[in-house]
Amino acid sequence: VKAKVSGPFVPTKEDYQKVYDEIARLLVEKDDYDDGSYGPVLVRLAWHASGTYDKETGTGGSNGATMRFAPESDHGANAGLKIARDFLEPVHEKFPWISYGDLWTLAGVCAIQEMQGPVIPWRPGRQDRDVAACTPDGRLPDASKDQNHIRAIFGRMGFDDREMVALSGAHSLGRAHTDRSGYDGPWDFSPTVFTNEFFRLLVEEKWSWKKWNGPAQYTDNTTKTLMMLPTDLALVKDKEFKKHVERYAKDSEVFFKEFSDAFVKLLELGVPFKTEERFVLKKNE
Ligand code: DDH
Repeated sequence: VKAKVSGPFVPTKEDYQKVYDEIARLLVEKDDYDDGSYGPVLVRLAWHASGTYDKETGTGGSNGATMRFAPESDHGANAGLKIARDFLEPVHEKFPWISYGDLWTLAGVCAIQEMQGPVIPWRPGRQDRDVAACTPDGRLPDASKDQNHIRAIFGRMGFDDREMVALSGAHSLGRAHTDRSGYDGPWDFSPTVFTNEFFRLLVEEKWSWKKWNGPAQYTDNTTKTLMMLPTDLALVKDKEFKKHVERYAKDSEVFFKEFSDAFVKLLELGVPFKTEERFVLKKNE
């Protein structure tokens, strides 16, 4: 009997499901953080790793995982994301064959699915690059700005109005922290469950400037416990954006579908994939 010659390890869908399951397990185990879940900050890590993409130069995006290095890790927009990277370090130790770019994006997918969000088909193929591939500061959105800024930033990545609004619905998750962005508070009452509440509240609630010494942000008139950023309110001030906000506020299924499509696109920007096939990884819950 001939011994099977083993070549380099080529991970299969089952191997990625094992990584997914480990992240999901840690999300349940480590529930003593923030609102009870690392899920939202993992989603933000996946987004900030991807949202540096520039379609003109083909630079940035989740290929490379250059947020491992300063200066990118020190960019103001990335404050607090070390918490997410450190959360994933034991997962990388257990599965050292996965690239950080694949790990961070897979963690975003896992977090969204485990927080009852839509299914996000995902594929591997990112390769870690060195510090020279770090992107310049200023590629991620600035919350103090308006609709023109949103269109400039997301247009640079190659998104249209509808996709920009859909992606913004991720703010149904998590909260702002005064020691990270300077802003404060959650967008809705269920920050660890993925819903269309962000859009419903934008449409149905009345929002006023918060009276405080921090950066200019809005608070809801009813409970004064929720928040919106100036860029969030820009989504209802702009007529074209508002059409989509209203669609998503009314129909959670449509939001889930369009968010999923846009998030798949976000995570794949600038990645030279060798495979067409995407994996739908199974939820744990
Ligand atoms: Fe965001 N976001 N985001 N965001 N974001 C913040 C938190 C979270 C902007 C600013 C902020 C997206 C778009 C925008 C998440 C996901 C996504 C915070 C607070 C600021 C500020 C950070 C802190 O203090 O901890 C701006 C501006 C925009 C914009 O589009 C103009 C998008 C597209 C996503 C996405 O995931 C697709 C998530 C999740 C959080 C909560 C993080 C946490 O720790 O909780």
